[in-house]
Amino acid sequence: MAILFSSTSDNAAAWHEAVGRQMPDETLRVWPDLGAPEDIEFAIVWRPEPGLLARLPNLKGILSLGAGIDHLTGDPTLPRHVPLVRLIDPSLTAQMSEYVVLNVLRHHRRFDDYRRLQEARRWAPILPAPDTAQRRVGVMGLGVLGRDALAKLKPFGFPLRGWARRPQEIAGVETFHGAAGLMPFLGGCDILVCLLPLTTETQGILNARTFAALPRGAAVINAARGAHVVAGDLLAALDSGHLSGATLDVFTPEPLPTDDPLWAHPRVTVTPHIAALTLPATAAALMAESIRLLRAGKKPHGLVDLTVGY
Ligand code: NDP
Ligand code: OXD
Repeated sequence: MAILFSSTSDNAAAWHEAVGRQMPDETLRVWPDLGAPEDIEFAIVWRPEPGLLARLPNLKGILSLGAGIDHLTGDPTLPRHVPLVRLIDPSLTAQMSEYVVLNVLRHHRRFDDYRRLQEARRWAPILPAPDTAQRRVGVMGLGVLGRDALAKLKPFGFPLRGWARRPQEIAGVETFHGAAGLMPFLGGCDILVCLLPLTTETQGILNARTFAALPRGAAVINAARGAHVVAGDLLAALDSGHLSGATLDVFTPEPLPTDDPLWAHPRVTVTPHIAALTLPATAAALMAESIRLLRAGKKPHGLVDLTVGY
């Protein structure tokens, strides 16, 4: 039996080495070198070719190379009876929180405005001095990533709030949930961070209506999925001055086409889906453990409930 590795962005050689170290007795096949489809017992994947997983009759587990699984659930042929495990890796979580803290502070300290002042060679402190106690930060999605980001923002003294699907309690964070809680939540977000999974319910959730619900001058950070944002609505909210800035790590499509207006917008920061990158060394060890548990008929950490969609 063998493990299949198929990714559109992860380094196959690095994964070959990491799997060899963590699972020395396993045979790794790197797509498109599939071999006999019936040999494949587990698949380690990121955006596999649609239909590929359905062709593997003896598949016992699908291991996502990322925390998100929307790159799999979009394939109507996904074998939904096969256990699907998403990546919950402390190194991924730590990177995401770094990205969130960095960009919350950048918006809070108005570094985009200071960049423009520098370009104009203007020495012009922006007053009044920034006060974290007056800057409310809200996180959409209170899962593994949202909770860690909030915990790491806490020492700075920002009033914190969060929104999830179900009621959540987090010390020091005002929480909201469900459709009824969305508008009250947004009304108190001077900086909004999106860390939601992409589902039919969350697609396009950052749109004209939700931007209008944010206080004037709010900034938006989206490190979740591009399809959460209606890009035209974002550009309109920035151009009208309702939003002061946006930091975007994810796009539809990726890579962001070179002629997309987001690239050149003076109030938008673009990063190429790097908020949290999967590291072969840590992720392969976690996947080895998931494979061991699946073979033993046990539930691995990160087993996805496909009926919920994330
Ligand atoms: P989790 O599954 O741990 O958390 C998801 C959170 O979103 C939960 O709090 C859940 O609510 C909430 N949620 C889901 N659906 C809704 C809804 N309809 N309304 C309100 N809240 C909702 O996910 P992670 O924190 O691990 O990851 C989040 C996402 O981040 C991933 O799906 C991925 O898309 C993205 N990501 C991006 C990366 C990047 O590099 N840019 C890297 C890694 C992840 P509840 O608690 O009630 O269930
Ligand atoms: C992920 C990602 O889902 O990198 O982990 O986007």
